[in-house]
Amino acid sequence: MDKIQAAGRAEELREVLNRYAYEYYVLDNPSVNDFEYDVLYRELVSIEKEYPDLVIPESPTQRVGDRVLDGFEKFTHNVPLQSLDNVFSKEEVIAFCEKLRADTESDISFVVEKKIDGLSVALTYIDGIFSSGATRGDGFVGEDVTENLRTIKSIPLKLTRKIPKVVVRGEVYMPHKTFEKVNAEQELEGLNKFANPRNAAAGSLRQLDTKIAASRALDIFIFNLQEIEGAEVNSHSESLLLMKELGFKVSPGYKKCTTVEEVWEAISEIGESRGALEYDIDGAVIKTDEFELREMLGTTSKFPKWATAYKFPAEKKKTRLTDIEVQVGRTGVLTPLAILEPVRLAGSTVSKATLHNIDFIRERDIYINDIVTVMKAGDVIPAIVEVDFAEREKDGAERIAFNMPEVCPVCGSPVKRDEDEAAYRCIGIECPAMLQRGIIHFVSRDAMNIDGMGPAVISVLLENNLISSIADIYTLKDKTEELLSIERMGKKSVENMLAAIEKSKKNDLYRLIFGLGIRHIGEKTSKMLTEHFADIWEISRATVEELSEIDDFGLITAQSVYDFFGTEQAAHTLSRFAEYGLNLKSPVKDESQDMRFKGMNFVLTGTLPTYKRSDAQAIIESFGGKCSGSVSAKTSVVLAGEEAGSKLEKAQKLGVKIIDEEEFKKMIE
Ligand code: 0OX
Repeated sequence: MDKIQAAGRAEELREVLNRYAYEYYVLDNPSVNDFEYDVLYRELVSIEKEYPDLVIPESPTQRVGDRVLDGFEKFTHNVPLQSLDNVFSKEEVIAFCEKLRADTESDISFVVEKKIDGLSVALTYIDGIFSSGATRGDGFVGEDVTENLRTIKSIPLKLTRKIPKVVVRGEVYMPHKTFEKVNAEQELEGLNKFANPRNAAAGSLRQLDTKIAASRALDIFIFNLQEIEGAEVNSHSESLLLMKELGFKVSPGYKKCTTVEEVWEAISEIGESRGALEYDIDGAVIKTDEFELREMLGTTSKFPKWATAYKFPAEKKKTRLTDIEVQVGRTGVLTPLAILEPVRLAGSTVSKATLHNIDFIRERDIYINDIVTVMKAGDVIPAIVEVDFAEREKDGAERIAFNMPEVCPVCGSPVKRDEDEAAYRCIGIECPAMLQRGIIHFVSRDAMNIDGMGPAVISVLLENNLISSIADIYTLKDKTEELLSIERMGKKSVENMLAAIEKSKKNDLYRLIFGLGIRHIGEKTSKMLTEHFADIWEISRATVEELSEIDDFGLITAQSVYDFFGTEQAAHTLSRFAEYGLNLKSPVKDESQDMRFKGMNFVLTGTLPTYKRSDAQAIIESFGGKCSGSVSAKTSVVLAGEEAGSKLEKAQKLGVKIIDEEEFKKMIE
């Protein structure tokens, strides 16, 4: 075949193949089978291979996604992509329609359409050829995702007419079936699953590797004509017909209505159809049909006044709660999770629901095997609303009470519950569920202050299995080669990090104790522990009674320290710290130190003539005294400056000794 013949045949093939794709993907009504399509497609591929300059953007071969992009360019929308105001009840829908009728004083009509739960994009066609596509972004500027959009088979690459310029807006979505498949693949590859089809669609459209976007089989519904040159359109319903004619997959099932009753009926129909749809919708959109009236109604700073979205109420369904599992979060909190017989709810299959905590379970009297009502609103995690108590009598299935486990289901450490809290927590320092957060805290500035080990570096170290416990930080120096082989870790940064780790071994002991993240132990209480005990071993052996002797240590704090050091994991971690040479001794008390304020409580108030308050406080503490913020019977001395207010009054009332700066200077001479 010579080039002229090839060009003619290629054109023919493009036309036919684009038509077949339109029949299949837009009309859902194919006229040929896959085999016939494939034969013609392969013929086109081979012609284009022989004559590469015959490849044009609107060729169906250009949908495969064979590019890897560096990033997405910004795209400024010529006509902004507005968002919608919401209404939530029939009354509000009626009020909305009636207000528009009154404001326009005319025979207004409305179009009611589904509100597709995907992500908005604008597609631009120049002379009938798809030229660019961008995400909504903030409505004014989005991202150019043309190459990924090209892989969506229901987006026409060429329109049926050569119009100079057309810009349409639509919603890219992932059908339920595809969503299930994509998530199954994510799981197989050990990747995070997507929470819902919208997130999956958004994640796919933002893939820099267009092949991945292509593999996700996204779809689109078009619902708005943004711009048109070379055709006249006077209403939304006309624009929908025109867009269909041009080859777009227009959002199906819209209705033109002239009365408020019809509007509500159309909304109800959409609501009823919801469960049977293959994609998510989160409401219905009510739009003024006539463009002239839209013009008259105008827009607010945020939304068009001529349209609104009716959001469906949360969907509820009954199902059986077959089991209760316990999850451990990153802070160590144990959360009971209901395992449900799967039900379809608000567009997705629900098989789990959070039960929050044990109080929630007891208050609602939830037992395993109960029939429960599950609710889901849009994105919200499914929740259990109530138990069907009547079912207990009927079905005869045994109801089993749930109790929180006594040990962590992840690491086997003891689980503790604070008296004042509903939450149960794992207290194991080596629990994998808490590892990342634990390390972030351990290396933080106020704790071990290890520079060069920010959250991103920690993630990389975890991902590469270079650390799997806090103590492992001190083994990194033996893993320099592995560290350097990580792409994102430079030689200098590895050296700096290792030096900071080495330096941290000499830290004051309070930093390490604070870094352990023991519940109720902050920086100040860590210091108190090291002032009271000679080393970490003494602390770890202290009884609750001994711990509660420390000033300001209540029973809860003392118990928390006692429990923590009582775990095998804490003992293991401490012995490793000792092995790696970390300082585990409290600072030696200087016997010669002048402790003249020992046992005295000071309160500072007002402005002192020469000292800053912080200086005075440092002096008091260096002499063994304490400073507090409020006057009480325990206060020994109030140091008062100019404009001392209520604290001075209270001290006078309580008969507390009051001194000025001059007297203070004498005391510290
Ligand atoms: C949807 C949808 C979103 C255009 C004019 C105001 C907002 N998610 O299905 N937006 C609009 O309308 C835009 N219509 C829709 N159907």
